[in-house]
Amino acid sequence: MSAADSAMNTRVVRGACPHDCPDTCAMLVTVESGRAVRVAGDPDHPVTRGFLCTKVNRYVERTYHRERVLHPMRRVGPKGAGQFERVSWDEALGEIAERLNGIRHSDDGPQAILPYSYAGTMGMLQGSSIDRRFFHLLGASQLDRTICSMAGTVGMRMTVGANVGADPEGLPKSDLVLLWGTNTLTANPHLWPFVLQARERGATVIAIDPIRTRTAAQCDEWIGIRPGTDAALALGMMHVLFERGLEDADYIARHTLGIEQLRTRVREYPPEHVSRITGIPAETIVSLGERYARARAAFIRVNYGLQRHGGGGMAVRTIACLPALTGHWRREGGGVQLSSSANFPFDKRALERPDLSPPVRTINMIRLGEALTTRDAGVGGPPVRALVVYNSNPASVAPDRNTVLRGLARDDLFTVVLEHFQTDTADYADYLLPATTQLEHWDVHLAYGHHYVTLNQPSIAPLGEALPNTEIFRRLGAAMGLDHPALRDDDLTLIRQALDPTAAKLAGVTLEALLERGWMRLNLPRPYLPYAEGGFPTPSGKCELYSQRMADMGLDPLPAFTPPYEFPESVPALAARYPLTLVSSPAHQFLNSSFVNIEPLRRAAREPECLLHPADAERRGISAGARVVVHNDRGAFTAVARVEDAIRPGVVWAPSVWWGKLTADGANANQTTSQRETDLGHGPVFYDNLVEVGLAD
Ligand SMILES: Nc1nc2c(c(=O)[nH]1)N[C@H]1C(S)=C(S)[C@@H](COP(=O)(O)OP(=O)(O)OC[C@H]3O[C@@H](n4cnc5c(=O)[nH]c(N)nc54)[C@H](O)[C@@H]3O)O[C@H]1N2
Ligand SMILES: Nc1nc2c(c(=O)[nH]1)N[C@H]1C(S)=C(S)[C@@H](COP(=O)(O)OP(=O)(O)OC[C@H]3O[C@@H](n4cnc5c(=O)[nH]c(N)nc54)[C@H](O)[C@@H]3O)O[C@H]1N2
Ligand code: SF4
Ligand SMILES: [Mo]
Repeated sequence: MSAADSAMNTRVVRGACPHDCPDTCAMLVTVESGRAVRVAGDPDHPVTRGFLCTKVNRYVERTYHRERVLHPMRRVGPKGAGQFERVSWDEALGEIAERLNGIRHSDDGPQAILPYSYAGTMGMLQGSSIDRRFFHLLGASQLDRTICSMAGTVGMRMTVGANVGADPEGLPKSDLVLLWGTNTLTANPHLWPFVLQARERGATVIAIDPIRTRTAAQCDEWIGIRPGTDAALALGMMHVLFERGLEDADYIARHTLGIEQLRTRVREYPPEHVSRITGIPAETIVSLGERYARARAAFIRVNYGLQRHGGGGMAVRTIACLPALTGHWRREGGGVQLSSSANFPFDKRALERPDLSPPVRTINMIRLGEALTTRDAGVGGPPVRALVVYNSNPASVAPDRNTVLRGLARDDLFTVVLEHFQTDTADYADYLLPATTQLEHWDVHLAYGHHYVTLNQPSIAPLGEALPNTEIFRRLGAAMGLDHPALRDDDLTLIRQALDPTAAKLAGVTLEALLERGWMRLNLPRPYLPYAEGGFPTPSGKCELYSQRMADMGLDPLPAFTPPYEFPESVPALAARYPLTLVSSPAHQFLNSSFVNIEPLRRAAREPECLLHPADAERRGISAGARVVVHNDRGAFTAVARVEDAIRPGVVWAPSVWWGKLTADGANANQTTSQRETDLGHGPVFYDNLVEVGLAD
């Protein structure tokens, strides 16, 4: 440390990026005289490699933002107007406790209270610990947290037994990389250096995406598939490899179940037929199938984009069959990766204490609109009379936004929001409570794109009167008279509880070791080849090409193309009115709806945009820069047209997720999305969405 540094009292604190992103970067926070001045990626971390993304580079600015909520606030204006007065913590907690206890002891009972949270922070403590214990002790309704990944997660489970796949650190050894339904440079940027390493060694990199994203533009090839048709493409690839006898007969015989049934099924998917479904030329399907089969170790990075369709679970399940047919699981750099999170044996039962809850109903978070606007919350039982929101901004991100806002606007709904900022959701709060950011609290993190545990140490004191989520729920529990020892564990105790000492993969990963090193790899062999010798954690122990569990659920037990709900061929009358499929995947500058209020990032995103293919634009008399309305029977939002051939005809792209209140018309893409659920996992169908685009008046 230089003399100048010590005069400024400079120190560097190790942290973790808290955001919902596969990369979970190891952050180094520089603090001068108690104030954070810089965040940087840890250069020693094998995945972070010394850089953070364009968004989180602004984390200091976000933390000290003049609009941070720093004190408890009580609503003074009409619902949704966002007018508040400052109150003390004692007043806020006392009144919230009284209202919630009133509902709890009413005829409707505690199930009329609904928690609503997602991954605003992915930390084990601030994301899912004391909060869950609090709601369990209360006997509140439970929330099914499906909004992102459940279709694909269940799809992976059906085929390989768990959402466990290839190690991204093996990717450089791959000779064919398929970036399938993922915008890597935006959504998973720390995978990109591994992709480049593979390419330097001669690998071909192919993006399969309806949009020529910034990632697809950097790949060797872009395959512009029709949305929601990926299972058909995978079946077409299987057709090619079976027809040419390119399968790994030994791996199939030893480690798979149902090959003969699959062969029969695959005969229904010759390349010409698959071409009609997917909109991909038959030659491309043949060439992709051949290259996949002939590759030594093909790495498929399938991500969550392609499972946001009615058949999303089946799509992931089908793709997950591929590496077993070719034996790519045997080799480093081969296989499929959707997520790595299931490898982290954190003790969630100890953290969340589900044993404290009586039997209660469960409400699917993607059906919030329905839950708030029906007498029985859409599932039976009492109406939802109180909503407690934290780590989420449903008024922006939940589907069918018009219905969600109608629900939030109910005068008889009591809403509490724990937040950093006055989001779209916070505008509807009766009480808005100030939460700490990652620089101000403790946490411990898993990752869903690599295998390192990361500790987050607070680097600065909480700003204003902000408190960690854990502490807010401890105090609220006490105010409500929930006197239980599970609500008294402090944050360091919670970290120790999360790090299950009996879990082999966590051996040696203790709080003390993490305090010293910041992050540690799980105890996994190197190279980590989960299914090289089979050992699939399915009921049969095999890779289940045929799934009895799916048959038991009344679903097709074999891989199949399951059309999206709003597939033009299946719904011709609807498609006549709404012929375009809207994909509203993440904008590069935002993280879901986080960072939309950070001015330099919002300026870089410009304003809500809608990308159209020139043929679609011309047919509608739309030129670049025109203001357009994107609409269907569920709702409408306006955007500025971009016209480029970087998208397949019939598809439009609205980079998301904007805060309604920061757009010209108060609307965003979720005005048009539906509350329907995927085939597996009850997930959302954000990109299974027919719309029309017209000039705004
Ligand atoms: N900058 C940034 N990074 C993020 C996020 C963010 O909002 N911003 N969000 C984070 C979160 S929560 C998640 S879940 C991940 C999501 O990141 P990804 O898993 O990469 O998923 P999406 O960004 O939803 O979609 C990725 C791509 O899928 C394409 N796609 C849509 N439908 C289909 C289809 O049917 N088939 C195929 N093949 N492709 C399709 C879209 O055009 C898009 O380019 O990213 C995380 N990282
Ligand atoms: N149209 C469309 N809609 C989508 C998507 C899409 O691609 N298109 N993506 C979907 C996906 S994949 C996801 S995962 C969801 C994500 O939806 P959400 O999980 O709701 O994510 P964010 O919009 O980032 O909102 C998180 C909020 O948590 C707050 N927060 C962060 N840390 C803390 C904390 O420590 N304490 C408290 N109390 N609050 C905190 C942030 O300030 C932020 O406002 O959105 C979904 N919605
Ligand atoms: S890339 Fe992902 S994990 Fe890394 S800093 Fe950005 S949001 Fe956080
Ligand atoms: Mo997500």
